[in-house]
Amino acid sequence: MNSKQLSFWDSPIDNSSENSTGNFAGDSPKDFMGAESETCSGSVPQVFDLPDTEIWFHPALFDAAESDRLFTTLLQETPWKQEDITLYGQTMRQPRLTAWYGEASYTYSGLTLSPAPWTATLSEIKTRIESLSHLTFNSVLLNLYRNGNDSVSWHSDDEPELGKNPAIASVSFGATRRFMLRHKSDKSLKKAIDLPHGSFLLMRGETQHHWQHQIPKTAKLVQPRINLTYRVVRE
Ligand SMILES: O=C(O)CCC(=O)C(=O)O
Repeated sequence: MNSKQLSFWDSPIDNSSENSTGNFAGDSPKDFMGAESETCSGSVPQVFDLPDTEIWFHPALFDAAESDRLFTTLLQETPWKQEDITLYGQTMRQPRLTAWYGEASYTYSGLTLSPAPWTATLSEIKTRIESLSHLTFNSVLLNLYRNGNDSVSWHSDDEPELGKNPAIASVSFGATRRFMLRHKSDKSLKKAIDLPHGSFLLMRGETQHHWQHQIPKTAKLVQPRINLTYRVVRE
């Protein structure tokens, strides 16, 4: 643990789970399943000591009542859309619904999103994570995973307008879904983190340069989940 981590959280960090489940053999989603995944409970922030990353995780930044309120409000007030994206020359519907808010446009996978103005709900969450992280964000991407068939495939948040070493601040409400990470060059380095209702995950430093992440589909019956990734987009 170093002083930077302590000042980031303004509270003690539990890094007892460091390296406990960090690296897995194999490549398929099932290698991330079951006992191998990181299950984090309680309200103690954690630091994951993975190579080439700076990742902080708070399993319960928002309490149950706040999380229920924010989930319901976001579900109802967001103009959710299923956009088309182009990957490897093929255009397809995104397997989830999205919305984009803030102060700048954002382009990924052939899709350009124009920002809607901040809402009170999104500003409330933004203020909370900014005061915790001592960072500021100017945009947020909202994802709605309607059921286990919705997903986001392997990618890095490394578009040029995010700049070098972007900070990506991710807040989740609703059903717990599994967030998987894999190293781009050392295929033996993988990690799975279950992201519960009210949790907060921050990736920064060289994480996007060296790692990819995904939310895979699941055959389990899962309720909807909303994820918000706050970012800084430079125009
Ligand atoms: O839903 C999540 O936790 C991840 C979302 C994500 O990877 C993204 O918006 O780039």
